Order: sequence, then C-alpha cells, then structure tokens
Amino acid sequence: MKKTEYSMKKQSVIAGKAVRFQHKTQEVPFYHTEFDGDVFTLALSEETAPTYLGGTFKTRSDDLFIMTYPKSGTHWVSYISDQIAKKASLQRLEKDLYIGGIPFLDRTPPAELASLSSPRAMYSHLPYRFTPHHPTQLLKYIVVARNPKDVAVSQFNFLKNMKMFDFEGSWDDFLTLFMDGKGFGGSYFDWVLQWWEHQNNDNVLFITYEDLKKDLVKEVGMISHFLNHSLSSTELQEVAAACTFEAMKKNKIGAIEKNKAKTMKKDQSFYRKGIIGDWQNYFSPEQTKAFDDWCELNLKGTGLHFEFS
Ligand code: PPS
Repeated sequence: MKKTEYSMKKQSVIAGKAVRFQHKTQEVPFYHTEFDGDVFTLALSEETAPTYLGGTFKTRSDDLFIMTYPKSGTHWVSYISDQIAKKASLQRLEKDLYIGGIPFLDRTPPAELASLSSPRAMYSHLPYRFTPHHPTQLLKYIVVARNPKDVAVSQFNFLKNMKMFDFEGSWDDFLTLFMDGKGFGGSYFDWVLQWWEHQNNDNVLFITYEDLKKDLVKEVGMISHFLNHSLSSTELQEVAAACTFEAMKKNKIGAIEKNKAKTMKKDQSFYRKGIIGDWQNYFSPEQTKAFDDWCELNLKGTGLHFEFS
C-alpha cells in the first residue's frame, strides 16, 4: 500500500503547524490526524482540530468534560451523566450525533458547542495536554479508565467493524500497533497516567470501567454527588437500570448504534460484549507475558492498578 493511497489530501495550518487528515497509511492503517509531525489517532475533523489541538476552545465555568481513552466506557458514562442530568431536571438539546444530550467534543464544530445552553457536558478522547483547561474556572472532568487488555480487544473489534476505520490487520498486527502507542487515542499509558496524576484534584473524578461493572448503583451515586445533584436511592436505581449494557443496546444509545446500518460492517453492533476479561479470548500466552511486563513497567510507582478479570 502506498503511503498516500488513502490520504484525503487535506491540510490546514495551526500557528504554522501542519495538520493532515488521513484515512490510512502504512504506519497507522486507519483514520488518524497528523499534527506538527506527531501522529494523533484521534477522530478530529478539519473543522475541530485547529481549536482543540491549538488550545483555543472557549470554556465556561460550569462545563463538564467526560474524558476517556477510546473504548474505556465513553458511551456508558456519558449516558449515565445524561440520565442524572435529566433526573435533576436539566434540559439539554439532544441531537443525532450526541449521546443523549452530550456531544462529542472532538468532532463537534466549536460554534455548535458555543450555541448550547449551560451547563454543558461534552465527551472527548483528547489527551490531557489538549483537553480544554482554564486557569481560574473550576471545570469538571470525569475520567474513565479501563484495563488495557480489554481496551485493546474492544478497539481491535471497533476498528475492524467500523466502516470509517476499515482496519484490515490481524489481532497480532493490532496489538503491536497498540503497544507502540498507535492505537486509536495514541499511547494508552501516556493518556491514562497524565490524567491519573490529577486524580486527587477536587474537579476530577477518576473512575474505572471495572468498578462500574461491579457496582453500577454505587458509581452512579458517586457521579451524581460529583455533579452536585442529590438523587434519591430510587432515582439512582432508575438511572442504573437505564444504563446497563442490555438497556443501552436495546435502546440504541449513541449515533454509531442508532445508525449502525451505515456506520458498522454487516451484522455488527457497537454494543459488542460489555464484559471484563474478554482479552482472555484473544491474547496468546506469549502476548500476555509481554503485555504484563509492559504494564508493570508503565505502572510501577504510580499507584494505579487495574482489574483484569
Ligand atoms: S467509544 O467508541 O470510544 O466511544 O467506545 P466506548 O463507549 O468508550 O467503549 C465501548 C465499550 O464499552 C462497552 N459498553 C458497555 N459495557 C458495559 N455496560 C454498558 N452499559 C456499556 N456501554 C458500552 C461496549 O460494549 C464496548 O466494549 P466491548 O468490550 O467492545 O463490548
């Protein structure tokens, strides 16, 4: 495959820095963005990249950002936040590309986000350094992390099954890409550890996919407390019931699932398995050993631990 075969041949410039949008290259064989010589395997658009990579997004003091490395629970926590907001009588505009009333920051034109009423909530895969911050506004961030083995498996299936990404490689090819920091979202550990450093900040709630799976009602309670909405225990149960894997799949939550005949390859659902430990069906013993060593190297001394089953 020639390097430029799938290039959209579009280029824009942010403060003298080149941004290229490419579907596939030999190095990263699925849709990605190049900025200032770095590869960002992010779903930015030509319209949004200058604002987010250029750091010019106009925040509001009551903004909420739901931050995830892709395939870590974005839809889940966005929809939980949306359901909590509804219980707290917050009216948000619902659009086809949103999860409930929550837009995807990375692909939503900044002018559209500026037109939304406060308090806004947005979800994003941007790494810490490109996430909108403000020196005095106490913006809120819910950060969702998932164990990297299940993230890799979930991403592999997503990239293969989404028409837009059209990844044609094998599981072995993908795992090499992922461990090289070229999965969708870039380097997994850079992403997670940069947020983990801020996990004790008052305006950051760091939660895990595995904890959500273990006790959804408890985590819904933590999220609503963080958002300053006091819901009754019945309301918490109702939100949790609306946000199970089965309920979200049945109700086709999110644009990808809603439009799955267009977005996904034949017979695939965005809501694939929704479990902890599917990695065991993909990793060979050698891959498990190499991946465990890689995790140990990256997590050593950080205090961050993951549950893999
Ligand atoms: S994306 O594309 O980055 O927005 O994907 P994201 O939403 O982060 O992650 C998708 C995976 O989360 C699973 N999922 C859930 N698991 C449990 N409960 C609920 N309610 C839920 N909603 C989504 C989804 O099935 C994907 O994981 P896999 O392992 O592929 O099934």
